[in-house]
Amino acid sequence: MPKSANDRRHFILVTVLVVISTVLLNWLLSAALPLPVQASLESLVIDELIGWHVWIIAFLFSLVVVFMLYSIVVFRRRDGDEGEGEHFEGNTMLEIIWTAAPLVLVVIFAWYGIDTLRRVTFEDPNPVVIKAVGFQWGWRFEYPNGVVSQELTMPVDRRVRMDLETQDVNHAFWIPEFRVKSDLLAGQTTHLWFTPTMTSAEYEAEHGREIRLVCAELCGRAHWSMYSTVKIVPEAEYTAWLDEQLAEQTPSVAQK
Ligand SMILES: [Cu+2]
Repeated sequence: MPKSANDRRHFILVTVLVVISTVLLNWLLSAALPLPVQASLESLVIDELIGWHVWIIAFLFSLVVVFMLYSIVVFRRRDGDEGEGEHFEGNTMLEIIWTAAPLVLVVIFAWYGIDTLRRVTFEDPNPVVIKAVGFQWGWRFEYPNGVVSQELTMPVDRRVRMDLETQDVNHAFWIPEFRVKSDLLAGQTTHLWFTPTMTSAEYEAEHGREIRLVCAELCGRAHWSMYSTVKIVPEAEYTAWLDEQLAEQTPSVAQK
């Protein structure tokens, strides 16, 4: 804690430098590591949480590094100075602050994280249910009306529940633009909830590439090739596509 006018000057200067460094570092991290486009409601919620984490990371890094560099430069040993330096005997107030502040911060972020999880995973009473089966190395999708397709098609602005199963080893279902991700575990059915907010046509027109589902679990030699195009369409178009697929698939089933 500053005792003299000179101490106060150092204290104010370091505070200003920490603030400047925090803002710069936050900007640098966000510019250097941009997140994918936000294409689901969950991406907004999760990016907000990531954004606060980056602020805290930038602040804590600045707090440590600015204090350290300032001390090294400003309080360095000068030519001809052979003194021992002043002796300090601890500071109870500082110790209380640096114990309590991280504790409060951790509790706040734990609560914030749990609340984010609740906002992302809540169950909708009337979801669109699609089953995704992962295998080495591809995906298959099963729809409620019995249609089985290599293509993942879903309606925009509806809450979707993916039921995830694997035919062999563990995989992971990940659409980066949605942020949420879930493992496919052998012998189990896992669930993943999301609400697409953008049609794939809008996305492609804006960004010049398709939305892809990728496997995010190293699952063997051709893991890299385990991706699938995602089609997000207006709900009427989704229903029409399901009917059309059903009509196409029914005769082939009857022939068997
Ligand atoms: Cu895989």
